Amino acid sequence: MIRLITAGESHGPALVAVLEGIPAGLPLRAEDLRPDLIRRQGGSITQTAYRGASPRMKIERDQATILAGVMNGKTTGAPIALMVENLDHEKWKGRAVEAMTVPRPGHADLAAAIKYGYDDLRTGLERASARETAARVAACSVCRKFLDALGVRVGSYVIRIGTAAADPASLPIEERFTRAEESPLRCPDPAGSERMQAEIDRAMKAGDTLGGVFEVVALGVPPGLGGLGNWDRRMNSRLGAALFGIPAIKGVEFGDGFALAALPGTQAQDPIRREGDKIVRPSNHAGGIEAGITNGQPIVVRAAMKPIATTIASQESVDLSGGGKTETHYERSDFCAVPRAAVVGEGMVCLVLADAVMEKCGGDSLDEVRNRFDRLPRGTLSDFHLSPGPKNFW
Ligand code: EPS
Repeated sequence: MIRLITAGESHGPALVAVLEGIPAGLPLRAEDLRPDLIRRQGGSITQTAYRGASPRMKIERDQATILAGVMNGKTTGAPIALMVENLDHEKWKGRAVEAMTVPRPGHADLAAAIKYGYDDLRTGLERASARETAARVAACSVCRKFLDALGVRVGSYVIRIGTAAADPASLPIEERFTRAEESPLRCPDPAGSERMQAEIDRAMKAGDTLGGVFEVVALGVPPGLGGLGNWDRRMNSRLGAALFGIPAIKGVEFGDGFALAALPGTQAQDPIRREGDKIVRPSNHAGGIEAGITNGQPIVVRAAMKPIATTIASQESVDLSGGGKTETHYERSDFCAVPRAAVVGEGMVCLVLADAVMEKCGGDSLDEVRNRFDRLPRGTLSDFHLSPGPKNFW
């Protein structure tokens, strides 16, 4: 229902995004997209770069220009086109750059050169670069505005960088969101954040890089989104694919995820309990999705990011112009990009949820969607239509 496509290279003039399927009547100005772009880039107006971020983040001032799909401050229902300029482009314009011939293990360099037959590895890395996520976050921020209008809230926080972990389980989810916004690394636990910062500093000193884990949570998601009819209708399949579409993401899990594999069935499920006229779930091991369908609980999804491929400390490689064994050369890059990836993760979750809401509620205007959304069953006893007694199904 909602489609997103982006174009643009890391050091080219600009990134562009086209977002199709947002209904008409959603108030939208370019300034509305700025907060998410700032959060992705560096955290806040006062913090322009997260600890361990590439110096590139001090050059860029990401903001989106709306090129199409919005008139008089509201979406028209037509595709929305956005542009985010690359300020670093100035430095590359008209300048001859030595060909890159030594691929970095873990980056796009080798695989892209084999696939596309490039004569310079730079051609592949330019599009593979996570710079592209700036355009995605701008477009996904439109989806967030749409979800906001329906009372759905999506946030994220970092729970691991390298071996330094934080466990925010004791904090209410809203507080995790608030604390993440105040933290230099989007970590809701200050002690955990300090450990993470120390770990990043150590890695930077060693010329190395670090990965980590972030968690995205969606609140106010109604039950009944997604479907079990086929594999690609399942919400975990859709959200998983979207999160795996972020560069360097190597693992995704929902709710208690991999830990559930070690539990007996009686401990791994979320009891179904009646409270007054409501059906409630006292726990959320499932992460808000059962059988590919949202169950009205918060959606909780975690993604693991591998360490950035570009390291100051050299790694074994081959010079593809001469065929000889050699070591990688350093190109400016991040030491750790996990806090930024968390904001991209939020965006991708917003995109998939907005799509699932449109699938469920349809509608060409925001009012039409909202009317249907507000009437969705939420799990009170009167929402069920079960009749006891035997039935001849076949
Ligand atoms: C990236 C390398 C770095 C990052 C970039 C992703 O860029 P540069 O090579 O210009 O230093 O800064 O991320 C961004 C520019 C961004 O906005 O997120 C890579 O190789 O993936």
